[in-house]
Amino acid sequence: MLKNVSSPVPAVLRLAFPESKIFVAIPALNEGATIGSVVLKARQYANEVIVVDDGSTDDTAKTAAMAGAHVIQHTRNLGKGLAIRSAWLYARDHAPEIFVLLDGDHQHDPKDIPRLVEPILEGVADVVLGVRWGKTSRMPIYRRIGKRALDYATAAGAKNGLLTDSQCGFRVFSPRALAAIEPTDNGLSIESQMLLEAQEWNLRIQEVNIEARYDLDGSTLPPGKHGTHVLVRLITLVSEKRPLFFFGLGGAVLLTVAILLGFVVVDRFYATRQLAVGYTFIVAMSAIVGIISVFIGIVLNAMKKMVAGGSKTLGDRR
Ligand SMILES: Nc1nc2c(ncn2[C@@H]2O[C@H](COP(=O)(O)OP(=O)(O)O)[C@@H](O)[C@H]2O)c(=O)[nH]1
Ligand SMILES: [Mg+2]
Repeated sequence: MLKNVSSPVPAVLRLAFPESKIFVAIPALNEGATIGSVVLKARQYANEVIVVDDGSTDDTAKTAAMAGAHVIQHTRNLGKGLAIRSAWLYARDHAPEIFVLLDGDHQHDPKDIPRLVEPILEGVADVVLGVRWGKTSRMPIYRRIGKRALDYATAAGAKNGLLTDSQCGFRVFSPRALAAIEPTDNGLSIESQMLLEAQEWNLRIQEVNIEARYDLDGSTLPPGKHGTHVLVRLITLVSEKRPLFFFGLGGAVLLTVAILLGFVVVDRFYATRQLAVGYTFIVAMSAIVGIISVFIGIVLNAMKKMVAGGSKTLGDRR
């Protein structure tokens, strides 16, 4: 399943990071048109470039190998998440000091690698997240809106708040992060899942602005479908990671509706001496479901705490 093409340490890397062992991993699905140049550019900053070809029907694997990448090939399409997982497990086996992830469609520019790597080399971050935002990005407005919605949805599942670009695939990880984070989601929600894990493990996350291109946009999925897929998965993730927040908030909303409509029912009853049956039914249902939801939140939260045995510490994984 694995094809190895050894790559010499290029001169730029030796000059920029003489001491460091840097791996760059690129998940790729049908990126034959761009993968060659992305690999060649990335090799300038890495000891090894890994391309995970995920059942592409074009020449992605061949082109990546010719450009000098170590190619991990899935025989069928398993999704971006599992492609990242394959690269992650390979990296764990080879213990790089820096592990970089970036996209294979040339939306990210490997020349940004040194700036993203810096906080990790300086020992001030475990995860460095590329930010396609403000002047550095020409992201179309519809993408910005969708991306922001997913940033907030991701933050709902996180204990340390909002990140500027939770969906950016250009990221750098320290050995601590490589050991702690367990990428398991099999689709495009992988970006959020990894960040939620990083926050659960109290890893230090830094954000660095990057260049991002949209003129050659060849997204695997249409943005609407991509966003919906991630959002649906995020709802499940938030309910798993923060059950008290998720079910408690849902329950509180329903109980508020029940109380407000309850006033309407009482008011109508005093005015007409007749029970508004429809409203009464909604009040009863909202109250019952609301109470059950809060109860589920409390029970799941207690179970989560028991299973986790308190807060996660990195000692568990290292
Ligand atoms: N291995 C693998 N890579 C994928 C898959 N889907 C997308 N990618 C890669 O993930 C990166 C980002 O995907 P893309 O569709 O451009 O996402 P977008 O830019 O957010 O719309 C690209 O390098 C794709 O080739 C997949 O199913 N498997
Ligand atoms: Mg893209």
